[in-house]
Amino acid sequence: MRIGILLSIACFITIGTACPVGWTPYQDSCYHVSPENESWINAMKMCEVHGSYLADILDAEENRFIVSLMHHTQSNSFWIGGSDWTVEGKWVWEPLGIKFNYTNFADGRPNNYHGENCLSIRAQNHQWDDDDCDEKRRYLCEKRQAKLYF
Ligand SMILES: *[C@@H]1O[C@H](CO)[C@@H](O)[C@H](O)[C@H]1NC(C)=O
Ligand SMILES: *[C@@H]1O[C@H](CO)[C@@H](O)[C@H](O)[C@H]1NC(C)=O
Ligand SMILES: [Ca+2]
Ligand SMILES: [Ca+2]
Ligand SMILES: [Ca+2]
Repeated sequence: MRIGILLSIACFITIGTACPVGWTPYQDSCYHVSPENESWINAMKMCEVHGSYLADILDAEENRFIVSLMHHTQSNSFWIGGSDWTVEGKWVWEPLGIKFNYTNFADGRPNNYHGENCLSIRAQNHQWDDDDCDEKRRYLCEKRQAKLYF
């Protein structure tokens, strides 16, 4: 009887987690930190294969959460979903092309050094830089949490 109740509770908790194994919930999203390095475009494709997109960071709280995820790793710089590939200097969250509202660029960035069009975030100072899209970096995928009803 008691075991039955415990199993029910365990079951409830498992089903109640709306993010798949290996993804971390935050607000309405689930996040995954890639173990491997990829170019920005391959990172986006890999996220899409897994039903997600390169993370967009829409406010300071989400930026803080993402930094906390990165701090569990040894790496310094990660790809996120921003790009000014379409129009130089006009930054959007891909693939939907949503204009930036919140930004957290480091001082003097974006600087478009040698034509940088892809957005990375640094674990150390929590700030963003425009970066060479071909650079291979770890990356952060984000997807909406599945809505579960009981
Ligand atoms: C990813 O790149 C970083 C920096 O170049 C390197 O230190 C790290 O070992 C690479 N990780 C993998 C899994 O290849
Ligand atoms: C953009 O940011 C401002 C100030 O933080 C906020 O009031 C507004 O709701 C944001 N707009 C959108 C579309 O998120
Ligand atoms: Ca987001
Ligand atoms: Ca650029
Ligand atoms: Ca730059």
